Amino acid sequence: MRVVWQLATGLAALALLAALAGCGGTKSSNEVDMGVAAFQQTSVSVKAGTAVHFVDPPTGGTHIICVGQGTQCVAQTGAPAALNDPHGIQFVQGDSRDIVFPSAGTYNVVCIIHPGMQVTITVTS
Ligand SMILES: [Cu+2]
Repeated sequence: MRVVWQLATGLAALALLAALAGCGGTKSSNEVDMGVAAFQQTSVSVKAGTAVHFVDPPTGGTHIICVGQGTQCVAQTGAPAALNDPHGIQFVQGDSRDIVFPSAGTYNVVCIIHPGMQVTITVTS
């Protein structure tokens, strides 16, 4: 009986962990969240070839993001094509998008609507 009980509690603990990991209880380290006028992270690090998950939650705002400086899109060699678009990518509340960073480097992602809205993506090989 004791073994069965331990097995049952063990499975329950595993199920709880899986639920926490999968359902937003904890944010994954490759996630960038947008508030009304600011990224909620200042820096994120990922391996080359993996995606950064950009999330504009229902409580967020309208954003146009790209690789750049200040409120200017400035294309950078090695950056994702989507973020090198001179017009940027628009997000509205509730949008999310996975953007793969193919090449090692350091990329400043800015919002051209909101001065100072910036996150540094460090991509390691
Ligand atoms: Cu913005």
